[in-house]
Amino acid sequence: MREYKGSEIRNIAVVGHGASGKTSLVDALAFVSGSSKRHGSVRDGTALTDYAPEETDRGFSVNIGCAYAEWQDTKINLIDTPGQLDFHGEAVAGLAAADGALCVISATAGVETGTELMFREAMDRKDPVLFVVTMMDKEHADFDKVYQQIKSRLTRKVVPVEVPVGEGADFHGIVNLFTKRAHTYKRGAKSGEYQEGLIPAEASETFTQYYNELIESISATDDALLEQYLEGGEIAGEAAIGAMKEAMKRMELFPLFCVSSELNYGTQAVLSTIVDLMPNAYEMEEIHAFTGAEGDATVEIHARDDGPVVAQIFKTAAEQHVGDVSFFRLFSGSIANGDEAFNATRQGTEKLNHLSVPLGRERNEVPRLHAGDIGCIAKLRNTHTNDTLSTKDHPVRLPEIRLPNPLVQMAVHASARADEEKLQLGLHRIHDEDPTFEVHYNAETHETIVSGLGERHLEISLSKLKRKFGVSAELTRPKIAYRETFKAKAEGQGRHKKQSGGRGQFGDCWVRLAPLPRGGGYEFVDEIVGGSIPRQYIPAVDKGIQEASLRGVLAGFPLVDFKVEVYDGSYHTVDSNEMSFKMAGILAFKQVAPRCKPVLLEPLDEVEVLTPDDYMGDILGDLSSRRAHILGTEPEEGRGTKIRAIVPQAELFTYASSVQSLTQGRATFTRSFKGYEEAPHDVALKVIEETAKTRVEAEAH
Ligand SMILES: Nc1nc2c(ncn2[C@@H]2O[C@H](COP(=O)(O)OP(=O)(O)O)[C@@H](O)[C@H]2O)c(=O)[nH]1
Ligand SMILES: [Mg+2]
Repeated sequence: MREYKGSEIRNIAVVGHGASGKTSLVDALAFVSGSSKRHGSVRDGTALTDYAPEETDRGFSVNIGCAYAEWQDTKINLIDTPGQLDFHGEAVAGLAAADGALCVISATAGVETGTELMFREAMDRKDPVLFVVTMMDKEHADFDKVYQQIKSRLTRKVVPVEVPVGEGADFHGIVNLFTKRAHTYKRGAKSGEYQEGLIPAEASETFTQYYNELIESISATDDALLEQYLEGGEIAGEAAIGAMKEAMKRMELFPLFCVSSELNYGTQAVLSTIVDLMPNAYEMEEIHAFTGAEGDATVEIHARDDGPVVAQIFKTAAEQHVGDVSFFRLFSGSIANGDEAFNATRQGTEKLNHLSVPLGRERNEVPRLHAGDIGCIAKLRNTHTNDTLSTKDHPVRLPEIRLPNPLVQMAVHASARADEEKLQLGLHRIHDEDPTFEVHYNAETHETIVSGLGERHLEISLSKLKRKFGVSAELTRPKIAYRETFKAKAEGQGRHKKQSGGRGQFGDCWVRLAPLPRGGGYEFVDEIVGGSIPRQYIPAVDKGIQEASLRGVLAGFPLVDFKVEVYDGSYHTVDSNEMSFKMAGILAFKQVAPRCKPVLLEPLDEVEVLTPDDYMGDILGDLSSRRAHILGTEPEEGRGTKIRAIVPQAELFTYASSVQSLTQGRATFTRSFKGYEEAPHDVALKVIEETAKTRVEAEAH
């Protein structure tokens, strides 16, 4: 491959709902350009960018897949993204690495929730978007219906540039409204070749209808363009294309195209359109990177070959026999194979060996990459997704790609006890690949907790774990980390005395236990006067009480938010020692705690749901069945309503799938730990009963 400068590069994310035809389109575009030698298919597992076993087994994309199409002296980098919410993090990262998006919509399914989600995401990033209606050859394909849906559900600024000739089995050509020429495809040939000619009679009616629509859309968005169009009657001249490109950058126009990836119809036109209308990599707006010893100053980064090297890792994939492969966008500077780079996030140097460009599972080595390009590199020592590579002379950090927060938590256990250590290692490697998959150890429940964007996300992460690291593991419902606390004060004695042959043990203390406000933690106050307990033994009393409090009073959960005052005691000059006073502390706690009206505390999360107004009632109803305390609702411009609520963690286990099914995936939510509150009496009773039962069972074993 020849070297490409930024002006000859387009970086395009292919986004949309699951099964809308993204992966098939990327395959067809790479094939028709000649960059990929075979026309693969999702159905038989040969699509260019679905090559991981997790993808070929299931028939849908799980990871970002990168490919390119060399077309008209331009290198179009194509980033195929997964459409399902469970893998939304990958789609967001794909957009972050690109300068524009192809928003793919199936001609039979139309605009779906994933289309809306990704279109909005692209709008938030201010990216130009091209709509592509795929699967025009499928039975019940309906171009007009999809166009109307885009207008009503996504944007009125959509401009049809093409109309199909025939639909479904009869789809065999495409009319370009700008050039007023038709491309007719030879049936059976899947080469992408066409014959150009006049608009066929069978399409003249649709042509007129869409032509009028086009005038209407353009006049609503761009005066200059409209004028040019009306004067010249076609938009093909450089000035008109320039005007259209500018309007797209300002998000005032969204052109609409149609293809069949399966038959390879319309794919060449999409490539040419990307070259004409999408911004080249040098046109990227400057970005602000952090610099300085504290990372507190910022510098502007421009896409220039002679600027300092700045690259961001947007994806890491652990590959068997290779190790980690890091995919990066080079935002500034140019790099050569073998160069050294500096990871300012982790303060380490990295060697850039085997510099490559990705084409599906293949990686083609290149001697040099220029500012704006996308590449990959294997075996970096300590560089992960979201890290920035720069140089020692100009160390900078780019703002992190803001990925969605994990929503679903499960406990994970190695199927074989002996694999526990391998499990931990593997889980952390998966996290390095995919930051939306998180791992932590809950010291209170003694469980390893994994969190992700959905149940399927966690399941597929475990398949990866098995394949790449050879560890089988199972997911279970996580134990809830309840706690206990006091509602009243009480006082009493703990006295430890043991006479067993030689030297005995003696410790004696009087303590007061009292509740502290929520979040007050633990306080120990020494009120001993006159040396009734010698100084050196008082910390032992403290230790004993803390140890006993970890085991709780009601159901074995740690006791929190309380205060201890030691106010009296006695000792023995020979038999007293630290151990004896620790025992006295334990006994005092056991004596007094049950009289302090212990109660169960449950962990609560703050949940924020953003839902279209149609589903408000369903969401609120579902929340109240989960014992939620609604904090408030407020309208969110153009998106519905934001509902804020406090919900017990015990009630949130299946929340992600409920929200999805209640709203057909149109509502989104976030959750974050809020704190502990007293559990209602009936809930507490049930928890106490259950823990007593499992304890009896455990003892029986
Ligand atoms: N008939 C037909 N089927 C298609 C076309 N594009 C994709 N498909 C099929 O639609 C399904 C989903 O396609 P895929 O590319 O995986 O969609 P993605 O989830 O958006 O990547 C697969 O079974 C494809 O074979 C097309 O143009 N025509
Ligand atoms: Mg796909």
